[in-house]
Amino acid sequence: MFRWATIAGPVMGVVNVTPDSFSDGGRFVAPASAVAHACELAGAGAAVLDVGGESTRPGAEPVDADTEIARVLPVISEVAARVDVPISVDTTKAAVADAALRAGATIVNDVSAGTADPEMLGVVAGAGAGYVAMHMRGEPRTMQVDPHYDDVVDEVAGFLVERLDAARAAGIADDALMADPGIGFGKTIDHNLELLASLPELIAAVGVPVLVGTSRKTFLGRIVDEPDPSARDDATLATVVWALERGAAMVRVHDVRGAVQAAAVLGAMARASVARRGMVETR
Ligand code: PMM
Repeated sequence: MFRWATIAGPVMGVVNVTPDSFSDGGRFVAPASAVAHACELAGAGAAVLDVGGESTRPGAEPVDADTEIARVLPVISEVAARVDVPISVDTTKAAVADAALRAGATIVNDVSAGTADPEMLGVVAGAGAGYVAMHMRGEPRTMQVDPHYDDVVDEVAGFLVERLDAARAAGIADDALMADPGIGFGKTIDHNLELLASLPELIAAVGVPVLVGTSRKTFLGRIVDEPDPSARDDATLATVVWALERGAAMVRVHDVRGAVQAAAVLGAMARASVARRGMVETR
């Protein structure tokens, strides 16, 4: 049975096996280069490797389950054989999740939180796998068309609470669950910033560990005026530090090395600050 408490660190590394992902589009579509990339991320300290075969970038066209399975399966089985880092499969399809879990993945990262495929939660429960439920408004093809919320934090938290309950009702263990506000999925820049600003409130509301995925996303490009996603890792790192400082359990990033180093330094400073407080209090 998978439990998040057994995961060794706070950094999930992105392994996209898609020809059209916005952030590293097509670079790792050949299985051998995706496997090599995943092993590199493991070496850089990724605690989870997130393998995806369908692009979720705004406007992306869906792919069928067979295509997705053909992309991710060889990568998952080879990575599972080579490194000892848990693998998540980034998919909304139960058939893909099922195949990936049989091939060595132990976590399903579902950007639809079980709303895209009625079989998904049952497959995850049956395998005793970990599950990430993410908030998305609409679907990738249309999600950035004028998104509107009355209160984005309340609405995202409410959706996640409801989907986590559905996951529990399907038999997924509480300590196998993680929630994700879905930065960039049907949200404006202001929505994304408001969600990041309200992380402690969101974490308290959902009651399970929270994953945050800001890596290389468009809202960062707008803030720093950088059209090239692969040149947004420094901007990403600011959000990584922000999210970990405000209680996120995990960040999903392309630049694993940077995030692992930032997390290590944050940890050292947190320990020093606890020690200092103890010293001052016993004076
Ligand atoms: N973002 C992307 C894909 N999958 N999964 C989770 N849980 N959270 C995210 O923020 C998220 C995701 C899109 O970006 P990519 O092209 O970098 O994979």
